[in-house]
Amino acid sequence: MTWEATTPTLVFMIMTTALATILICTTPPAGFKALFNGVDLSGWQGIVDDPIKRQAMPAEELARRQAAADISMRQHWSAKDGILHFDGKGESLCTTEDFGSVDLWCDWRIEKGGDSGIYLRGAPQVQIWDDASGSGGLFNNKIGAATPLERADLPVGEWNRFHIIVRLDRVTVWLNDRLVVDDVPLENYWDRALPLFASGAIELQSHGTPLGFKDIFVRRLGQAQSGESAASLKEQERDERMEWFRGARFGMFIHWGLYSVAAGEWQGSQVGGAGEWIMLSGQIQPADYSTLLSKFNPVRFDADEWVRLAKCAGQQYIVITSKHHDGFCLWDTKETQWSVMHTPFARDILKELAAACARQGMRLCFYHSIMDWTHPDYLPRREWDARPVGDASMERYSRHMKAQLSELLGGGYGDIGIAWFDGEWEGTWTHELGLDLAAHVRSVAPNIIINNRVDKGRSGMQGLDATGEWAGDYGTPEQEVPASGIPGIDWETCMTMNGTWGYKTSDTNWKNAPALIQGLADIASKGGNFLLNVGPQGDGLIPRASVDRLMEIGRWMETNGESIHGTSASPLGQLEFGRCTSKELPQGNTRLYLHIFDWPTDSNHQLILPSLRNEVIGARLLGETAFAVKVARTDDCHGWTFSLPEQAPDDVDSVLMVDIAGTPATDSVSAGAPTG
Ligand code: H79
Repeated sequence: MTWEATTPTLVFMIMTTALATILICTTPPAGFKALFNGVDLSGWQGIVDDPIKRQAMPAEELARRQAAADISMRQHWSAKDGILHFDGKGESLCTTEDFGSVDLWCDWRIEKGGDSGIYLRGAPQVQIWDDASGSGGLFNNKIGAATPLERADLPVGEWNRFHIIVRLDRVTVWLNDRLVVDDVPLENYWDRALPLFASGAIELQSHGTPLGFKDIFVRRLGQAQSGESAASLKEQERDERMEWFRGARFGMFIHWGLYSVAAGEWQGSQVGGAGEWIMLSGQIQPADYSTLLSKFNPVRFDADEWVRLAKCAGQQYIVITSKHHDGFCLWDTKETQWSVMHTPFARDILKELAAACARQGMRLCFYHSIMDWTHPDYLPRREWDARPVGDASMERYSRHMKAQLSELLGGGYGDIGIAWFDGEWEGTWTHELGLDLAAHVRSVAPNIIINNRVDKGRSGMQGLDATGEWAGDYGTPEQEVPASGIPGIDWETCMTMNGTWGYKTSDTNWKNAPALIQGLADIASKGGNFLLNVGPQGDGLIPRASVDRLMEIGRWMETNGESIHGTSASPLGQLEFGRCTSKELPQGNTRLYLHIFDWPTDSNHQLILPSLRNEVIGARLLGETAFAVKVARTDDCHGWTFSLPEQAPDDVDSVLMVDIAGTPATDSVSAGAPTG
């Protein structure tokens, strides 16, 4: 056992001695949480079917059957005197929460001939029974060990204690402090060809005999262990925290600060470069730049309006500059006076935005610049910066930044989705500082996603080294879409609608909405996210040109959003007509969304997929439900043709949804070849 495992044992020993006369002991040891509160069944529910059937079930049916299962469960399971009782009739129960890798403690008691077990990750089961072989074995296993190493059960009727550790798919079980299962893979009972589900409820099994459970304590395993399994555990944890991000596909970037007031102009003259870089491009002394503080009064700022716009556009997260390179902070920070609280506006903008996001179900994320042109401790100084360097210290600066991030991520602004760092490329920012910052962020917000720019691992504008050497969860190509995605890592292209991130009156060079829509489909087809920027004006309004474009994207998303949200990269090669995104369907089938940029002009308006061996089990055009798409094999039987209406439902990107049996099988030779 590792020390991690023995520590709770000690805690338990102390607890059981101290509380020997008290039966109720539902207070979990430090770091653990009680799954059963000792007084009622909150956190538990009835079970509907098996995980595979559940996944395939329409949401409505699942909800209906869940409600029925909950009612019947409560007729047989009850809480009394700190014990979870089962009367021996009826069905199992399970946690409402899912768990991946966990450290689980559970006391149980059975009667003569008793039979039960604990399902983990949806699969049966660590066995509990009155049997000569003893409890604790992995009953379902057909390949790996199924029986316990030894019989460690106490006599029937007494309380037994399980300590179970599940790491990835491997299970270790101690029964009454004796090792009975030693790091054995738990097999997937429901489909043995599948690996164990990545996560699942913890289920207490009914098998027709009365049962008692108590002191059910759980701790999610977050600490990586040594060696290979540490790498895969890290991967699994990353998978869990990246889940929402991978489904979101489309977010709103917001660059807003003092530079938005300057709007690209300084003392009556235009300054070149991006709006948010004006301090640097104009070589403006911090003391002069600080005159903008008294001009920051965005009276037309309405957080709900911004969030509504993002929602309309189909964006599922917002990343806003808590602080850009100029160091100006959009929230009530205790760490510096260089904040919105020291402007005439004096309102905590991030607080208002967080409240609006919570009201409207939008995920909020913070962009936080590492480079800081005004903080007295940040180095290096620009050579034209007149401030004396004094005893400036990056070490102190790093502490300052960590304190700020505690303010931002510690809960006062709700659960923050991403810590989006930038400005990490200067020599003073080191790999060690990056690791330290990432660790701090993770300690404040365990499930937060951190972008690659926290560390020094990017090459050019993107890059995330998948070796695990660099901190960060995903790559951030800026103003570019990697030609074939970035294999093996998550990524997000951030992009402006004109040529600047921060508002700049003179920049009217806007991309058009069709280009942005096709860009979104292009990025999704390559497995990335699109973080599209708006630079609100000094008065708090998002520029009209940006609003117009977002509304137009929103109109397209209303019909076609399902071809973006929750999709994966294209499984097909290059396509003549446009792009493809995909989704897994139940029973191992696949849904393809064919994004048709170029509508077929031949007389039959035939769209050709030259290489797709699978059976097509359905095809329809999004937004054109009345039209029956005719589907036929191509003459060589390698692919399919789809006869479409004369008129494209959408001029920019019409989506043909094609369901196929199984996972896509293409001819490697002709995959993606021109349709000819
Ligand atoms: O906030 C927006 C911009 O202000 C900011 N990033 C977006 C999201 C940005 N900062 N710098 N830049 C954009 C351009 C800087 C490019 C370079 Fe480098 C920095 C060129 C050389 C150093 C980064 C590191 C790119 C190549 C190496």
